[in-house]
Amino acid sequence: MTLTTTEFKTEFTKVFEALYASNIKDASSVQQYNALGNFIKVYSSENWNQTNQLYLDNQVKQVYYFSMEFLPGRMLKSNLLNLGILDTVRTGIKEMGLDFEEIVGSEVDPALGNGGLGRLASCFMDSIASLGIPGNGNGIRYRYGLFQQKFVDGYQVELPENWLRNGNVWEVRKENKAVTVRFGGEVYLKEDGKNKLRPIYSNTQNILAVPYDTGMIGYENDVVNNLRLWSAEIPVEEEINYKTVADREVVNQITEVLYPDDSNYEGQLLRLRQEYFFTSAGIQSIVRFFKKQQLPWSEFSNKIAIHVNDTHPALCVPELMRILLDEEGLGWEQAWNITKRSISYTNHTIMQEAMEKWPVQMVQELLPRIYQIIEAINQRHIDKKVPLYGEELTYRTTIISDGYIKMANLAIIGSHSVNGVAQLHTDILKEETLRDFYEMYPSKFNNKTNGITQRRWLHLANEKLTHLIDEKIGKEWKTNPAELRQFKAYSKDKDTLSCLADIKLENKQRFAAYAKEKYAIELDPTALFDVQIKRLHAYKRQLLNALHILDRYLKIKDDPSLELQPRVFIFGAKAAPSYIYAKQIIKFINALAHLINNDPDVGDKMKIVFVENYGVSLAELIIPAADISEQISLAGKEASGTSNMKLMLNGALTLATLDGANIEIKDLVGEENIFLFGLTNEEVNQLNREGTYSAKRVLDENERLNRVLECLINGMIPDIEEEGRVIYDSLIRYNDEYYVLKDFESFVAAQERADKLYQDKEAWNQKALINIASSGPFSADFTIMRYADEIWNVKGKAIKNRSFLKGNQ
Ligand code: GP0
Repeated sequence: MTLTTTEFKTEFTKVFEALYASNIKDASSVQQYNALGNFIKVYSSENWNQTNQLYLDNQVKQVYYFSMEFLPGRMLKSNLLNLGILDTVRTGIKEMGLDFEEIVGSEVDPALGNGGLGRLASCFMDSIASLGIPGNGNGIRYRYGLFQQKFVDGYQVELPENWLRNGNVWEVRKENKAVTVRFGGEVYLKEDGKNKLRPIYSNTQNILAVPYDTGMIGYENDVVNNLRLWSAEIPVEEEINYKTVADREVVNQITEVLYPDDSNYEGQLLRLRQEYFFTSAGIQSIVRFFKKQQLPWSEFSNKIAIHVNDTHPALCVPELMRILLDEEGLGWEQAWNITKRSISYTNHTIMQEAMEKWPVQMVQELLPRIYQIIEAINQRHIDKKVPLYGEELTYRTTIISDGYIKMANLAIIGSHSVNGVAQLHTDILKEETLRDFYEMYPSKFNNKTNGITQRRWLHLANEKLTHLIDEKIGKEWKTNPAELRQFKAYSKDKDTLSCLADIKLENKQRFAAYAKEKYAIELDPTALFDVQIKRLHAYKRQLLNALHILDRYLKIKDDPSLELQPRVFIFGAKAAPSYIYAKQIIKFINALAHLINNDPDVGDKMKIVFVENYGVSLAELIIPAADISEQISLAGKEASGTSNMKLMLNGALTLATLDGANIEIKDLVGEENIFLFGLTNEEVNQLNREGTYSAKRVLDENERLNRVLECLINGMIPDIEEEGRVIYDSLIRYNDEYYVLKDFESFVAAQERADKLYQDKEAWNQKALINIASSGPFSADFTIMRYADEIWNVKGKAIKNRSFLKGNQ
């Protein structure tokens, strides 16, 4: 299919007129965007339909990626890119006298995820489609996304995110595919006359799950896969039972809002309802699809792979068991084999507070039949493993203990594969966090280092850099990102290096223009842009970054004539609304920014921009403008990180601890092309074991650090009396859980090395180029190939370069 500009203009005009019956020039940009979205939907509908048909006709194995969160970002441009009509459409729009970028900007960025985990799911959807792998997403259609963040006097304020206000062009409501999800009531098992026990339910609450489907368009390959998000509704025939507003609320609430907790577990009944709601709906629709093909049950796991993204969808295990046992009449052993062979699980964190567990009583009341099944799974596990591993080990691995149901244990026992998201993370899972399970099931464990889609994070976010790379090494890298390594050949080419520098400067100017318009802050685009963008969490140590800034500030105050490498410090971070300490750090950084940005002694030597409402679209603006990528979590705590990969791909140099995928970045670029600092994981473990760490002592031995910390409590920074004290106490009184003070010295030294290198523009640009050229292995295309090959056992029509499957993991 090729599309000419003229054809586009004609078709687009038709679509617009059919929608709005008016002149396109008078329309608002939202209306223009809506029409363009509709045009794309029509344009790609044949492929969507055909992809479905092809999968059905050939009875291919399909993946279902279950995730509580998807963070797709704006879809207009990425759909145009993947359809191969971005330039045609852009030209056409321009010829019609419309503003393409304004149209693009009027799309809301759906915030249906918290951060890394949700964005990873969306990068994966892009790669799955682009590799031609038969794959589907399964999640929740939240009416309200993650809260919008505003700063009022430097404090985070949360506003509702009504992303559906203007409708959503991409989705298709499929009420014909709705299913019923049952909650509560009582259940007992009854002999069905054929020697089988069947459950009899009474007093249940039945809720209708209605799917909204969105096409996931593959890159120039005619594939359109499906992302299915479920919405909760009252079944029409039960309307009569919902008499009060409060009654109806209970139902609507299920898919009303995304939980704003990131790696922070909140024990809420509603959360459990959400989890069961979308897993049950998803599993029901999978089984329905499977039955349509009239294959024997023994074929189920040859045709279906169910992936559980973190433990949020772990109820897939008992739900699939329930359907196979109760509705399809299979025996336990057969059902259990099918379940285990179909399901696989990714762990995303070792933070204890993020390990989901549900009170037994809650599950019993909300999901009585599911509880019975979990109990049976647990009992069989015990009966089988005690003779093999003894009581002690076995009882440490049970699903039910101390009155709780442990979701990770359920996911591990009920699946055939457990993976971590970077090598170090997987090693920690095997050796520490999940050691008992690793002893029981060594072959289940494997690593799948995260990845990112180069289409959104380079091609779309940094078009100029894309053109430069195309010009130098051709376009092969777009379908085989390993080819990016060819770019290394230009690391000594003066002309290429200066183009690279020009592009970076332009991207920085673009961000500076944003900062000026939005915050009235004047930035010097030739300054070094230092970027830390991720959720606000103590373990990610935004505080360490801020203390370094404070240290620099003191130096300037001591000697205003001091020559310092000018820097712009950029932060983007939301804090979970209930995470008070994280919010106090935000206030602290904002207060510091206010002080420094307005101090005439400082001038252009330093500016701080804390962007509000950080999300995918802002990431696309910030990442191409970054010189330094701050990846400074305490070693062992950040499972992988993914902003580290995006920043590297855009030519930022990483300043990092040896944590998560930073280690793999170091291995790829070499130690001379990254700034490393801080404790290693082993050193952290040793300090923890010894238990002799004293933050106070570090402070006493370091005059400079002492001065910095005093500023938290001596009134120098206005308006942080309370926050300053809390932060000070967290470091000194509560002995600095994340070793911020311990790593301070070495962090500052790394920053000084960075400053020094930045003086030598050519050397810096060379390293930036090497970073770009080394980032190919972090393409989600490769990550997904490995999932496809080693976990899901599915084939894609465009899996090239098989050497990458096993390589460097
Ligand atoms: C991990 F447990 N992550 C969680 C969670 O609840 N939310 C979340 O976003 C993140 C990790 O922190 C990560 O290291 C990782 O790369 C990402 O999941 C995807 O695996 C942050 O980037």
